[in-house]
This record gives sequence, structure tokens and C-alpha cells, in this order.
Amino acid sequence: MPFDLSLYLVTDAELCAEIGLEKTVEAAVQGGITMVQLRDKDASDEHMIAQAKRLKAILAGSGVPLIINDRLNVALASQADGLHVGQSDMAIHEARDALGPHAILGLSINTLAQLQGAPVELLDYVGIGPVFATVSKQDHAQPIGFDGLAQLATACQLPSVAIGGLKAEHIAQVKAAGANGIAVISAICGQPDPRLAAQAFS
Ligand code: TZP
Ligand code: MG
Repeated sequence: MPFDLSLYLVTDAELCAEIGLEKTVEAAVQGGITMVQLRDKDASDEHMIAQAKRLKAILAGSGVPLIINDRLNVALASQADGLHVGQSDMAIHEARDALGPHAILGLSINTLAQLQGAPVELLDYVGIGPVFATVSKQDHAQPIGFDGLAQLATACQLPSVAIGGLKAEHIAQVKAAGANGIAVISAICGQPDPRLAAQAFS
């Protein structure tokens, strides 16, 4: 599946609880998001597979790929479009072997050493961050700011998406740093109108 990192929504079930995860994603698609990552650190695999299948149905025909955070088995069972892994989640070659050549595979990076250690030939994109400190991810790595983002995005041969504390007002700086797109949780999840919140990025 072709993909566009321009506006990448990472979901948070708790933040979306009031409006609902599906309704949030549906509205965000109307607002122009280009990718969705289902991220839930607490849910059981069964719950996450069921959630992924519901999101897949919502995204059908939209051209917006569904990426699963961390859990290869969930990505496989739900026939999601791809998987996003962190530095300590699993070996990239294992993920690629299991997913096959067509799945979208992304990796989080925070330092130049991590970028240099990444098997770029097996990856489709990297997530770079956190740019700023954020309460949306527990125990996140050291924030890198726009200077760190620029250093990593420039050194990177792969498409990249910036993440961490980013809002619509940061688009110009993200682009100037050389990233292909912007990934957000709280700028869309938990916003009173997720469609308008997504539109604010265009
Ligand atoms: N990875 C690095 S920062 C982050 C993740 C998943 C959370 C981003 O959330 P927010 O609310 O957009 O700062
Ligand atoms: Mg992870």
C-alpha cells in the first residue's frame, strides 16, 4: 500500500474515550489524516485485534493505511497495512520476515546511533522524536527539539515523521527540519472536534 506520512494519527484509547476511538478516527479521516497507528499499551491482544478490524472497516476505501504499534501478532491477525516498532520491541528482520515485503514497517529513532544502527533496507519509514516532552508517552526518550529533528531527518535516507508534543502550529518547523510529516496523539485524540483538529494541519 502506498503511504503518505503528512499527518499521522497515533491513537490513545483513554484520550478518545469520550467521543470513542472509531468516531475519532472517522472524523480525523474526514479532516485529512493520511495514516493511522493503533497504539494501546494496556489492551489485550484480543481486544486490540478486534479494535484493529473495526478501524480497518472504517478506513476501507479511504487510502489511509492502518499501522499497528508494537504487536506483530495483532498486525498479522487483523491484516493491518503495517507495523510500527520501537527500539526495544523486536528485531526488524523478524518483523519483516513475518509481515512480508509489502507491509509498511516503521521504526522509532531518537539518536544518530539508533539511525545508523537501523536496517534501512528493511524499513519503510522512521518516526523521529520526541521533539518535545509529552505526557502522551510514559518514559519517553530525551526530547531532541527541532535541531535534533533536523539532524536526524537530514541524515536519514528513509521517509520520516516527527513526533512528540507537536501541534498544528509546528508544521512549518517540522517541514523545515526535513521531515516528511507530523505524527500526533493529543492534538487530535481527545479534542472536542477531531475533524477540525485534523483540518488545522492543512
Ligand atoms: N512517541 C514519541 S512521543 C509520543 C510517542 C508515541 C507521543 C506523542 O503524543 P503527543 O500527544 O502528540 O505529544
Ligand atoms: Mg514500542
